Amino acid sequence: MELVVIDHHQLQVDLTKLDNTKIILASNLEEFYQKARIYIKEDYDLVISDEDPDGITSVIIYNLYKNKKINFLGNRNGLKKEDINLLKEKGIKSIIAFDWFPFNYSDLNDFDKIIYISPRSSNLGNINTSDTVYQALPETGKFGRDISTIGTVCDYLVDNCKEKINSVVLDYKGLFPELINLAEENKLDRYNVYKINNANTKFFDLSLMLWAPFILEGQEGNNKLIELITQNQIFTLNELFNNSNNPTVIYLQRLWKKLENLLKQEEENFNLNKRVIGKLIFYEVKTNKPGFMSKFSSIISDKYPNGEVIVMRTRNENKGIFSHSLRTKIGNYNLGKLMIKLGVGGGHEEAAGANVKIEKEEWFEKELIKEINNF
Ligand SMILES: [Mn+2]
Repeated sequence: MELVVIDHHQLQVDLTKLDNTKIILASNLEEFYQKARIYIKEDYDLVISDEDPDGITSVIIYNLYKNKKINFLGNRNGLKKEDINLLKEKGIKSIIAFDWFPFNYSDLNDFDKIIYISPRSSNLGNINTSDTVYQALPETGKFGRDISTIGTVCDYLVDNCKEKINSVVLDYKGLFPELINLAEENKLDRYNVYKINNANTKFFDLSLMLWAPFILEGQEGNNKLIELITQNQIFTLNELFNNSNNPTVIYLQRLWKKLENLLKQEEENFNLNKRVIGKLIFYEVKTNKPGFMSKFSSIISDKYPNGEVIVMRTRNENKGIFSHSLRTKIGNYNLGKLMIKLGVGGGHEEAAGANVKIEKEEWFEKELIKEINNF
């Protein structure tokens, strides 16, 4: 079985040690997109992606280019030997994977051949996957550009795709009046695209729209979104904020409203039940849906820009753990490294995750209080 991966994550596996793997290198971005194009243009028996908006928007753009029903699988756990064998039995011989972080947890030796395509392998910067797919398939036009822009914004990688973001803002001046000057001065960044003068922009809403199918309906939600897009015509960003007959737009609007309400209720509950200990703000999330806590903790942390650390958790009774989402606006703490040091998780400077056994939760909180409040 052959696997082609279009990605931009920091890898936890050393690909040079795998003799079934070819790493695609390029000396500049233009060459990188050209090389990616050769592989993206091929036909594959199965398309997989992460369930987050960058993964899903990549599939949408790919799908638009292919213009036919594709076999799609959202996957957050990786493909183990058994999964690969099962797919083989179903006649799957080739897979293309977009923005697929679970690549790291897959049994890579069980593939006959892997082609790994990431701008980071050639030190070309952290370009999100839906941008690579769009740049490799310029035929997808303004729809491809608009959709990949949502993927870029959701991945907080605006600074690496400024030209594209500027052109979207200037094409939709009515949607983004507060961003026009910033676009003209090339000053948009990962923060001000979401929020300016203390008010959310339409990019905030667009990011919720693309998160909503997965958060509210799980894998089924993303399957439905991909299917609706295959069956129906393209749409503009304006349509997403107005009455439309397009079934994809109607679906996204309905779920967006639902997600907004859920976030509002959760925030009311947060304000009532949060525990503040020094710089730390602890909270147990009521809504137990995949992806919800991660999105909610990011939204809340935007409201605490002075070095506070948001620590949210949900209880997973089956596994006997609390899952945590940690967020801060000041990277100095390096939350990801701290989670690795405590042996409970990992992540980035400002956003990290951790799984802690329920009986060790008290210890975890004490360690956080010690590390963060004495920083
Ligand atoms: Mn991504």
